[in-house]
Amino acid sequence: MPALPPVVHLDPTSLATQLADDVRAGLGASPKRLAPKYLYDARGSELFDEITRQPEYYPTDAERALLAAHADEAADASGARTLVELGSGTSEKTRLLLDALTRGGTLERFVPFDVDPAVLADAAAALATELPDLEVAPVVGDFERHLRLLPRHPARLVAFLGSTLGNLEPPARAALLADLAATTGPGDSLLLGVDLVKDVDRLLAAYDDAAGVTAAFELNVLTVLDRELGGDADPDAFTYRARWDAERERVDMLLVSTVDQVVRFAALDLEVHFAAGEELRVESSAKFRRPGLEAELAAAGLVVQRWWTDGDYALALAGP
Ligand code: AVJ
Repeated sequence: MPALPPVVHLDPTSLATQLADDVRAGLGASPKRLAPKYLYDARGSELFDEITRQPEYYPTDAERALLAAHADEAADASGARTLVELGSGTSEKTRLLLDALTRGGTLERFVPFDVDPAVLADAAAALATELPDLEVAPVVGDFERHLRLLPRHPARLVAFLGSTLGNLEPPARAALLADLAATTGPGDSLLLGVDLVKDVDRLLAAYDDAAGVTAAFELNVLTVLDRELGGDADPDAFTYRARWDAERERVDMLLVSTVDQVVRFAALDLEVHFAAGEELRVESSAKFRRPGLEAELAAAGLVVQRWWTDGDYALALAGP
């Protein structure tokens, strides 16, 4: 059957307003920071895809291998009739879960949930053609704001993969897990993919690959700001640096101003001063340990039922 028309919780004007507010607040703060969601324009999504193919970037392959090995167990344990995937993108990894749930004989419906309507429409149409018996019911939304609006079908498995959870600061993570718990009833479950704390050199290599793809990906956010806010930021006047924050156990991704400069955003009537060497943090990627993640989930009322790992990366199946 053809994919259902998307349920839309997010309109483009609200995203633009949010960007304006975030730039005022984040570039006005000290140290300067910006939320990572703005990295993913069309070019950013392309570059991210390229990152996942860099030899240093192990999480994508690690997660795919764990899913290939354990999707059947996850499907059996969940008995899911509806699979929801948050931040689904084009995700080919979803196929491993869909196939396992199809083999398990329980699956009726797939709900891909993403901020990008175009990516969502393509993915939904492709899946609806490949799996004609599946109801594909896409939802356009921001997982930081619209989780409580997810359709309430029985026996849902909500997948949140790619260690995207690690992109959120701890308070935002707690809020997201609470929203997830609120939408997770008895018979529902949650499948989380998380990257684990490991050797710092490997972590830094993964976030500063030799080919410079990660650097290009992070610097591209300046092009996004210039386009969306009439800015005159020059990407050549910044360099990229990845740094391990040992206390918070996260990789910080920083743009470093190479000169003393003023960047203007005409649409905001805003001037932002950067001292030479000043940093703008455009992304952080938190790394997890099992006890810490279990504690965060427990605080939201969720319990880890299964834990699959290769030592570098983990899949956690959790429920209320
Ligand atoms: C998509 C957030 C999981 O943190 O590993 C990869 C994003 N940024 N390289 C990550 C990312 C730079 C990625 N997540």
